[in-house]
This record gives sequence, C-alpha cells and structure tokens, in this order.
Amino acid sequence: MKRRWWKEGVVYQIYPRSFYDTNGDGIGDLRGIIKKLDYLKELGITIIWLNPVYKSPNDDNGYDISDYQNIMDEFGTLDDLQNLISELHKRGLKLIMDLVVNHTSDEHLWFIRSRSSKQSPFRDYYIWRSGKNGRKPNNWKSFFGGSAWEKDKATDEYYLHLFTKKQPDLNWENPEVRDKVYKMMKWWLDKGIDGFRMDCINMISKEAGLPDTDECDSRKTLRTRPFINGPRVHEFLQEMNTKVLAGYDIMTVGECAGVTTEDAMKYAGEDRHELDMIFQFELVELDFGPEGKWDIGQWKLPDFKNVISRWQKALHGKAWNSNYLMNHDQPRALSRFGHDGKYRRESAKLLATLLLTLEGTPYIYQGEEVGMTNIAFDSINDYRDVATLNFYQEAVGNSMDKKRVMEAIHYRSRDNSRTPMQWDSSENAGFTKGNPWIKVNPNYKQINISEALKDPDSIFYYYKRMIELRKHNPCLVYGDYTLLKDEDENIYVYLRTYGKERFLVILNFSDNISFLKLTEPGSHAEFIIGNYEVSVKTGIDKKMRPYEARVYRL
Ligand code: TEU
Ligand code: CA
Repeated sequence: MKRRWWKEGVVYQIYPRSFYDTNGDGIGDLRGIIKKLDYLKELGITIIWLNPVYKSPNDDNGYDISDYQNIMDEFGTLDDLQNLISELHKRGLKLIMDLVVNHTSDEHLWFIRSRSSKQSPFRDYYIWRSGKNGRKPNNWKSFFGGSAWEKDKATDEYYLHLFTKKQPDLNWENPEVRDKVYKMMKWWLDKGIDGFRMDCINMISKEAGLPDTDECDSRKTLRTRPFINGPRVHEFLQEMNTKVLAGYDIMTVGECAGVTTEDAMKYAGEDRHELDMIFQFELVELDFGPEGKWDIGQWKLPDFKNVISRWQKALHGKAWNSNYLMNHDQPRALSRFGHDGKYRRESAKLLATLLLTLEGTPYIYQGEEVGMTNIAFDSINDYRDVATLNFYQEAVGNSMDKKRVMEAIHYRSRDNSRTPMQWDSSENAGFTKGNPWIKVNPNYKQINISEALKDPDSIFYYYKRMIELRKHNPCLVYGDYTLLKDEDENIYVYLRTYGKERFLVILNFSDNISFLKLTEPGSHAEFIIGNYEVSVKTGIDKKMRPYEARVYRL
C-alpha cells in the first residue's frame, strides 16, 4: 500500500456557518476560522474540510451555489479565503473544499439562462423534459420530499432536482458542462487548495431515458435507483482525473450514498484513477427504520461491528477507507452511538478511540472533540434545515401526530450537528456577539472548549493524545484489521497488525460492566491508552467498566 499524506492525516470538518462569528451578524465566517487555527493546530488535526463557502441564496445552506468562483457575502471575500489558505499552510495544515457539481442553485447564471427559453445555448446544461400525458416525466422523488420534477412556467417543461427545487441537477451528458466544471476546479486548485470533498458525486450520471424507478422510498434499495452509480459515472470521473486531478498532489473524497464495498473499489481503487476515497453510508443508516431516515430504528453492536469489519477487510490493500461517525447531515455521534448523559465523557472518548484506530482517514466533525450533543428544540420554528422543515410539513400534512414528528426530528434532524460551536460559557457560547442564526445548545455552560482546555482529563485532550498515537504508529494507519470474536453483545475487540507490530483495541459499548471472554491474546499486553484509570498496566484486565475503551500494544 502506497504511503500518502492524506492516508496519514486526520481531517477536521468545519461547518463555517456555525463555527465562529467575528462581525456580530450571528453567522460564522472565514475570519472566524482563521482566528481559531491555533486551537485546531493544538488538537493535532492536519487537514481541514470546509463545507461550501461559495455564493449561495442558502436554500440548503450553501449546497445551492449561484457562483462557484466567489464567496458567500456572509462568509467574507476571496481575499479572506486566500488568507485562510496561507495561514493554514504556514501551520502545515491542508485545506479541502466542498465541490457541489451534481446541481447548482436556480439562481446560478447558467440556470437563469437555461430556463429562459428552449433555444437558449444553456438549455442543455440542465435536465429538461416535457410531461408525460399531463404528468411528471417520471416517478423520481426528491431526497428532501415531494417529486424530483418542477414545472417551469417560462417554457412549460419540467426540470430535474434530486434535492430542493432551488437545486436543479446539471446535465453531465453535456461535454460543455463538464469542461466548465473542470475549469472551475483548476481555478481553485491553482489558488493552492489541497483537494475536494465531492458532494453526491455518484449521482452525476443518470440512466438514459430516465426510466421510472421501482421503488422510491426505502434507503435500503437506494443503490437500484437510475441516478445512483449511473452508467457513465466512472467514465466522467476518469475524465475528471485525467483533465484535472492527476496534475496536482491533492486528496479527493467522494460522497457516495448507496454503494457497496465493490462499488467503492471502482470509485477509489488504487489502480482506477478516479477518487482517493469515498464516504459510504452503511454505518449511519443502521438505525433507519423500514420507512427510511425519519423512521427511527435501533442500531445494534453486532451489526455495527459487521459494517466496519466488512469495509476494513474489503478495501485493505486495494482502496482506502474514510471513517466518520457524523457530519453536518447526521445527528451527533455521541448522542447516537454513545451516551450523552451520565457517560458523556467516557463514551465520547470511546468513540474517539474507535475513530482513530481504524484503517482509513479519520474525519472529526466540529464539536465532536469536546463531546457536543444533540439539540431538542420544542418549536419547529427554531429549526433551520430545509430537509427537517420539509419533513415536518409533509408529516403534519399527512396528519401524523405532532409529538411523534418532533420526536423524530429531535433524533434525526441535521440541525443536531449544526448548532453553534460552544467556545466558552459566555452568552451564545462565545460563538457570536449578535443573534445566532440558529440557537445555541443550552448545555454550553458545561460543555465548551474553554472548559475542556482547562481540564487535563477532558475529551479534547483525549482526542489530542489519540491523534498523536496514530501519527507515531504506522500500524494504526496501514495495519491489517482483524475482528476478534467475543460473544458479548456489548464489547467490540479488534487487532491491528503491521509487520511485527500489533495493537489490540477493546471497546465496551454499554452502560454496564461487561467481562471480556477473550482467551487470546497473551499476558504481556502493554497498556497504551484508555478512558479510565487502569491499575493493571501489563496484561489485560477482563472487567470492562461502562463505555470503557483501552488500547494495548502486544
Ligand atoms: O448530501 C447528500 C445526501 O445523500 C443526502 O441526501 C443525505 O443522505 C442526507 O442529507 C442525510 O440527511 C449532500 C450534502 O452533504 C447535504 O448537506 C446536501 O444537502 C445535499 O448533498 C445536497 O447538496
Ligand atoms: Ca459573521
């Protein structure tokens, strides 16, 4: 396996809107990120991924872009971004930016021109169809509710939008569209950025004829939709690689909902010349009920282990994993896979241990490093996420019980991860001197960065130590992964092996004491790090306390 900086690095994801506000308008900004770079350097991360900062009317918080080569007014200017790049590079940190090219905003000049007339030279930049016998062109649904087709008055035709109707899908069949995208990517790379996180990249190719899909709703069958892993997607990505990516020493990660490990090998196989790695969704969909995302199910540790183990095994030596427990689209990992009450500190550290001892590049989401938790607003009016608001409208419209609707939102809303960063215990958690665009989590007085930095036993310092451990041990980066059998449904144990080096990781995912039933491996295990005081430093104590995590060198 080739050594690469992006394999050995640790990514920190910044959601700029909620990170740090420097001018009191209640919205995080680029200068705010620059102000906090020393904090991030202290944590030890090496790569920053920024959610979209381009010009946008913000129907979907920046994922609806109206100008790819300009910065959103609230976030700052191109000069600020250039400063951010040089301040990062000065500190030895890298920057990857979001690339959102499955769709644009309906306020992008291309779309304004495209919708103006059927004869427009931009018409074919998007996917236009006339209705079928007075009905929509097909039965595809938008990810955010309702049909994926919107009828446009000017020409009486429909355009496709897999997300909101302010996010029309680009037509990748059109070589002019692809060339413009590639040119724009080069423009950014020449500014010195170090790579891209590619939004919905496995949706850019749609099956010819745009056939109806057999099933619209279930996430389980997402992979079979005519717009997922479409017929030309690999051709497009190889073209992008040849024309753009290959010329730079950068990293790329593609967001790919609805992929198996086999699909992943096609997108990110070492010999494929497409992407460096992808985000897959299996882990974060374990608790989807049969009705999908808003149907709250239960996740179980054996399934959790299976998913991780399957991906670790399948990609080893062939492609590269990316590991994340949450992002800006997901609830807080701590509230979901850990325990955000009594065992908040222990379980946050347990999740850190997992994330930083797997093969693949780890992604930490802002606030994860201090154990931020989900939010539960009483009123729907305090929510901002378009997917949440659409779900509420639709569910209440279908006369679903309001209390149940709010419960689902409390568990699943994307706003769980989008509340402002909790910097200190001052008003608005020190995030802004003005009115925050979304309310701060009321627990900021206890949970904040300033407290964490004062406490040597904090979650923050545990992350820092784990990141350091990974940095100094290639075994944790490149080593082979083996799941060890333990009948206990609460414990997760695995080995990482690299030549003669071996690490053993033991995680108790329960709020009870559990006993390890392992017979092997040996008695001279050396304790390296854990989230509890440990008296036995050589050999393994089989008693695992609630959410206890330990790493041994064998
Ligand atoms: O998300 C794409 C995606 O697959 C979503 O449907 C995801 O499954 C959902 O948000 C989970 O709740 C990307 C971005 O990450 C997201 O923030 C954008 O809203 C979306 O694309 C459209 O650009
Ligand atoms: Ca601001």
